[in-house]
Amino acid sequence: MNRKQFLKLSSLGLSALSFKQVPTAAVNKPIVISTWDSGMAVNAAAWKILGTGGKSVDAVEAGAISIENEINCCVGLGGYPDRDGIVTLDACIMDEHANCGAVAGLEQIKHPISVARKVMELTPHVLLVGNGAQQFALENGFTKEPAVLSKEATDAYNNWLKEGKYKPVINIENQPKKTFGGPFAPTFFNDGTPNHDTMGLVAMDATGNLSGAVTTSGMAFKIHGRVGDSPVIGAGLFVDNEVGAATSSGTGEEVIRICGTHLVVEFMRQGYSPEMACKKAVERIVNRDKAKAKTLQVGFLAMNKKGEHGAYAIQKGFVYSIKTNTENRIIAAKHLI
Ligand code: SD4
Repeated sequence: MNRKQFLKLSSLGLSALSFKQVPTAAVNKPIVISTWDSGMAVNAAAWKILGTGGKSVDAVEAGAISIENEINCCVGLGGYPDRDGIVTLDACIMDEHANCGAVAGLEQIKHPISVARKVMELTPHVLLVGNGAQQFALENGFTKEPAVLSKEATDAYNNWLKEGKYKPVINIENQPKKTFGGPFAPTFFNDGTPNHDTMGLVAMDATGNLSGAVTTSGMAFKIHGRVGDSPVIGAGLFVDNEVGAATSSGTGEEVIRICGTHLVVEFMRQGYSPEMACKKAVERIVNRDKAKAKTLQVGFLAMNKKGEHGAYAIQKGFVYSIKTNTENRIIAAKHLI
């Protein structure tokens, strides 16, 4: 094949592909989906904006703020500390124009998602970390608040210290569990460490525009300075307003390794449904090392431009919450192992 034929074929292929991908009118909008069952309350907060004709970017920020306000939760200042006993927070936000902002390793600021939004709106940058992120927050009207560990967080941390070995793991939900009260009650597994409550949410507003947000305290008892997938655009969150959006929860390192949410969106661009796109991304992780995958949990959650949504996880136990004009419920994700 000469270059001319190749170019002709490619352009035919591309136009056929783009024809297949051109989004039709969004169905059932507005719509918001969030990771975990705690997403129900997060969706309710986002719906106050979406349901009154507001913008998806405002809705996802409001949803994230609502869970950052909860003290008994693994998100925000009520989150679990790192191995030095310090709570460090990660968050990111992305809108329909591919504007995005993120913070990582942020200490003593109650609403990292709103700092991420300021990074997006006030700076030419995408990600600010550590002291610099805190300094930027303070310059922009946020105030310092100490993270006060709950009794449960203190006990879990002290238990973990006794063991004295550094082995951060994301819990897998298909183990016997116990929970404690509150709307955002973390679920305890294995050694009792709630470790999975990263909030990722994706919304489509009444005009059909997509945005997403993620907020988390990250992996419990991590090395101070460790950053997972959550604040990394393309890993913990990706939005392409032509195609769809995706978010993730679970072992961040595995998600970063495959640029997880970007991959999910690219699979949707190829025509896969949100659920199949999530499944193919999960397979990418599992197929590389099947034995290791048995010890991991990663879940992807996605929505396409038609308002179709779906999720997939490595292990049993990943769920997501959905809210539309006609639906308000929790959906269990399928799983590979
Ligand atoms: C991280 N992905 O820091 C996060 C943890 C998480 O639910 O999702 N927990 O790796």
